Amino acid sequence: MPDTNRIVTPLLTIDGEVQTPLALSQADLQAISQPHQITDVAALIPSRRGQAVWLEGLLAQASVKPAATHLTLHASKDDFHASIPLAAIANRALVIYALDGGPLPASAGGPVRFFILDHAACHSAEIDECANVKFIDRIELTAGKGQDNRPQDETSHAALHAKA
Ligand SMILES: Nc1nc2c(c(=O)[nH]1)N[C@H]1C(S)=C(S)[C@@H](COP(=O)(O)O)O[C@H]1N2
Ligand SMILES: [Mo]
Repeated sequence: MPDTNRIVTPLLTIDGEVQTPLALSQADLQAISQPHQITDVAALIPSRRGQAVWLEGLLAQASVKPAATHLTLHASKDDFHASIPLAAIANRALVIYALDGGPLPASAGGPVRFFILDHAACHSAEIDECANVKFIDRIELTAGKGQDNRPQDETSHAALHAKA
């Protein structure tokens, strides 16, 4: 019997400065209209695999309020958070949510993983590789910069990577 409960359990909340807060299951992510879907991210990011949806598709569904300036990404699983300017990434970020039709494994940052195309190297800029938040369960639209505990220096960054 297929595990329908897993498929319909909300994985990702989108809230904050939006008209329509969302709580999306894997099936909901799958149901976002085709122009927003990416069948395999390998076509865009050769080292990654999985089914994804463009951030723009999610934000259109939530109806972002004009007050929102930042996208604040939350991973409660390991208490990791990043807040990045929305305008700079709106058309080049995606959310990976499935692999081969099943759940995206934790080893790939699943069940839901945020990814920015053409990110900068770790802590070289506001939009860096460290903002590719794994295990995201909440995307919060914020007016101004929100919660962000990305490592600020090479020592804490190396410590974080040693933990993973
Ligand atoms: N939830 C969570 N996301 C995270 C991190 C983390 O520790 N926790 N590390 C970040 C950092 S510092 C980097 S460089 C990238 C590395 O992603 P990769 O292991 O898929 O290459 O994930 C980012 N996303
Ligand atoms: Mo990083």
